[in-house]
Amino acid sequence: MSKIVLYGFDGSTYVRTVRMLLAEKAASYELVPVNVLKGEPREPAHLARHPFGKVPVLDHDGFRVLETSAIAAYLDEVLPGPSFTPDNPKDRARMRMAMSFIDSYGYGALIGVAGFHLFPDFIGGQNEEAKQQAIATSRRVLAELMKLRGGDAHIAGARPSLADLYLAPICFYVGLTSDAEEVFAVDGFAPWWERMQAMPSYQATAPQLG
Ligand SMILES: N[C@@H](CCC(=O)N[C@@H](CS)C(=O)NCC(=O)O)C(=O)O
Repeated sequence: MSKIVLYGFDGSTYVRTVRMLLAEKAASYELVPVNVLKGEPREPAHLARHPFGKVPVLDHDGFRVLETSAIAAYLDEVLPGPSFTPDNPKDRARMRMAMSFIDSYGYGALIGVAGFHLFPDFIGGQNEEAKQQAIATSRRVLAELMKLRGGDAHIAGARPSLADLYLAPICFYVGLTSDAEEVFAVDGFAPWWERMQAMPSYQATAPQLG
């Protein structure tokens, strides 16, 4: 039996992406706590695992993988169970575009909105102007992601892919705020969000808040 160790904490959206995938694959694993809100990723013990002080970090049978896109692609390939990588080049390109949009433009903006309400210290305090900018950017990113989705049920096709597992955990936090209605008022977002919230792997990985 192969051994999977995941460093991170359940409050991290990127860690939840990997946890959703592991749940979908019915894989057992050990979660070693590294609390982002307490600054633990920046402590020497974790910097030895990840030079830029981020979670998640994955160890699989002694092989270490850093960065969520690499971790998710690796686990999707090596673990049995349903695939979260589309079976054709165009849909794979849509998935990768979406993941890059989220990494490059979406995560910071959406977490900027959520952090304003839920964890202001983590984002450097409550700045109303920064929040308004984050709302505008979040809406642009969600609009582009829903354009990529087009008429499909999920971002890169009929089945959920890694792109969907990337976005849902971030939307979870925005959904807890009074700005959710405005951020989520994007064509095509509501049915996608309903489908994601209904996924058992989404429900099984909800962070323990408070
Ligand atoms: N590029 C990294 C980003 C991961 C990331 O930003 N993780 C956040 C938690 S969701 C983190 O570790 N933050 C710690 C910090 O910035 O101090 C990846 O793809 O894994």
